[in-house]
Amino acid sequence: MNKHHVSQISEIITIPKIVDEGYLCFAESNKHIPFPIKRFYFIYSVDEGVTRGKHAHKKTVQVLFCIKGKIKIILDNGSIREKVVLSDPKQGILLDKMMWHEMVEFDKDTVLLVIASDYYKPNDYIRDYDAFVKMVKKTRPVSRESLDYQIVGSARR
Ligand code: T46
Repeated sequence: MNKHHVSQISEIITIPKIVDEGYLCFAESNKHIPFPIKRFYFIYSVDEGVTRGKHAHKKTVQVLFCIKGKIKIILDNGSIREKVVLSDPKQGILLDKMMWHEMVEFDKDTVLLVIASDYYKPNDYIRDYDAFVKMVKKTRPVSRESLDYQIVGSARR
């Protein structure tokens, strides 16, 4: 597994890129993607200024690839908040369970491909930020006042 640590609370996963007459990137379950893949989906044609996400998952783990355009992902583990830029199709951000995330600043024509460890289960979503922080606090102490907001990761083409 080829991983680059450019984030305090997550990591960039770099997948192979074949260069011939164009580019071809690929990823295999349990190899480049660190879990058995059960689902994928993609998000595109998002209007300027829209924020998507704003939730955490109780169990589902995902990897997000910006396969066209550019997007920023806000990650928040309840104690650290950071913003990661995704624009290189071969570099995905690992989105662990219990990681609050927001997708912001979609460039025009951006396509976000998401690889998921589980099927779609509405009960797996935590959509209330305060409830998320409370759940995280059960496992470790968190001070909301200490939330840190900065750009720490950049994966650019
Ligand atoms: C996530 C971020 C990165 C389905 O029916 N099946 C699916 O597999 C998915 C992903 C969504 N949906 C339905 C549920 C909603 O009625 O599609 C609608 C939009 O979903 P949502 O508002 O959750 O979309 P985002 O962009 O806020 O979040 C999505 C994923 O849902 C979420 O798991 O981590 O992308």
